[in-house]
Amino acid sequence: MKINLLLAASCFLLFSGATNNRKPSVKMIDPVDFSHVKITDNFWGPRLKSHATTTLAVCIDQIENQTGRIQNFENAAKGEGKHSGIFYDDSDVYKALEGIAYTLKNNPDPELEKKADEWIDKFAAAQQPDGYINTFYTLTGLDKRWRNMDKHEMYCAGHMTEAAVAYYQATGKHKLLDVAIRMADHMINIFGPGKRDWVPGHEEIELALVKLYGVTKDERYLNFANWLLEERGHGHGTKGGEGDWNIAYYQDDKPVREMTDIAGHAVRAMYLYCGMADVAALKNDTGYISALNRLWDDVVLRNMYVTGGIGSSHHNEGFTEDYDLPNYDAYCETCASVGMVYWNSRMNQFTGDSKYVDVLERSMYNGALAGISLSGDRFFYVNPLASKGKHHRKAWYGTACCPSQISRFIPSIGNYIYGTSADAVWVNLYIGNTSEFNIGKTLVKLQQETDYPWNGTVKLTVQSPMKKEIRLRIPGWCKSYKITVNGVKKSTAIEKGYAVLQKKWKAGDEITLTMDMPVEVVAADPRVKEDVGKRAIQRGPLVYCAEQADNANDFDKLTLSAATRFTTDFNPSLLNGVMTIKAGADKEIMFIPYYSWDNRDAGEMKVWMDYNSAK
Ligand code: FUB
Ligand code: ZN
Repeated sequence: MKINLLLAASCFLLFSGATNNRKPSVKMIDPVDFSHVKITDNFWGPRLKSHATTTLAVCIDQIENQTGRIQNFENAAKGEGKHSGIFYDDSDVYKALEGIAYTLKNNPDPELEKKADEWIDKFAAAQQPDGYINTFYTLTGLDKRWRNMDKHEMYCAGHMTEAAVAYYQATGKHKLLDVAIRMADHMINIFGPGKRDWVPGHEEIELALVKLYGVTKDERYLNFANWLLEERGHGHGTKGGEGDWNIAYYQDDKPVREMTDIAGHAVRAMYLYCGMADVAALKNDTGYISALNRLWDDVVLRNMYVTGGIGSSHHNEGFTEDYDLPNYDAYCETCASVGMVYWNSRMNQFTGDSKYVDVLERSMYNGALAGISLSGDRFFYVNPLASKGKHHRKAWYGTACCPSQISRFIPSIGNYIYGTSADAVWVNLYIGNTSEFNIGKTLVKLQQETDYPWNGTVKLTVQSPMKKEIRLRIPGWCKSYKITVNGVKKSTAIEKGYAVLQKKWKAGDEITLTMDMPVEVVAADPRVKEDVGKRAIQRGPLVYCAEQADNANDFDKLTLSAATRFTTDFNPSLLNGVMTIKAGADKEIMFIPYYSWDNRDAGEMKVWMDYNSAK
């Protein structure tokens, strides 16, 4: 049964590949890689362009000129000079390179590729003869390496590995892949069963090693990822290293398969869960999947904001108590929202349950998308749900994980639109595109046309004959919809949130999905103290907010009630084109999509509005 997310919202009252061919897989869906998907719509299309023209240029300039991140590699190659910045700064260079690789895959650009090759030459030169690569330790004392488990050596190696795989897949060039392999072999020589224990303070290497396994098919990398996961929760972190070790903060308080509640640092938790899901999928580890299911409930039902953001506390960049979801002080790191997309996509692949894509979509269109300005050159690290007007995006950060995260996320959003299983194409997200991919020997060619998220009409044209089910996700926010095939209304079975369409498809067959997209008034779970007596506004996948720029007077007094009526109006010249919502309350309130806030003059903002239930 489909549960109504809108009465709920997050912690709200919701409720509502690579496969191992030795055993039947626990994974039922393979994602369709973004390289098979050409995005053509008016919402994401311009964002992809601005990413390629602006965001990447900002990242390159910051990395090369405004900070010493490339200089660190040059110094490390020479073995002289200082390290500048923070010990994990290499990771931003790798993440930016990963974003470049994804961009090159769909938009070849010789200049950009030359820049990437230049960087890669510098990385390779900075690699030590034994395979180790990390500019911080190379420049501050290699004798100190592999002593402090929180010094992000494996985190940086993981991001380098992800970039290496992405660049190899985009260009066929394997220089960086060779660097990644040498670093992985270096780690495997030192750590592992019968060798040294190690608990990476910041997860990331696990999912990266699975990607490395994906391209090399060398099982040592998969097994090492699995071993690293199993290292957690046995006290190795407190025994083995120097420095403070807070077992819950690092997700080292219990063995991963026994985990029940999310705790500690939010981004670390997301990367951990992705690594667990990846290993589970290849090793058919149902114990990991059970743990992930428990953790998912804990995250989504008790610890997630209506924006799909997670990790409310500035103190630990993570979690405190259940239902502790402050608005002004919300942390909601951009990386954590992107992590929710990564994790929920994997969860959906185990079960074919659309509830995971509902969360993915919530985090993507709200928590993550707010992380970048409409101009593509400024970034939020922290994403509060209310502001007194002092919180603004910046061109870069000392810790620049969020800009570099966004720069690898945006060009790869095509990853989340389709999935495949032996008998079906799964349509997860509604984004205009043309796509071509295979299910076994069957060619699948599809065209999606839509103005989503502004309206809920989607036209899907089959462009090549095929005999596969088409499974259309009916989003959790959607209460009423209609499906036609070649103009004829269809009533279909709904399985785990997907409408199942079966037919021998011909080229030119047209499916239309028309989803009603009314304005919804959302209440939080009453245990969220900050939202008692408040309501938020959502339309389709978008959470809305009121900004002072549109509601100049008496911002503190804006109030909704049961009598409030809403009207919508698409304004093409506001905020690059947005559907605005006006609430005809005592005093009219204008709402804009949350992702678009702080793109005009500084002012107050809020998502959760006072609500007068007496009226
Ligand atoms: O520690 C590396 C990154 O910096 C984390 O993922 C972010 O939360 C920030 O602390
Ligand atoms: Zn971040």
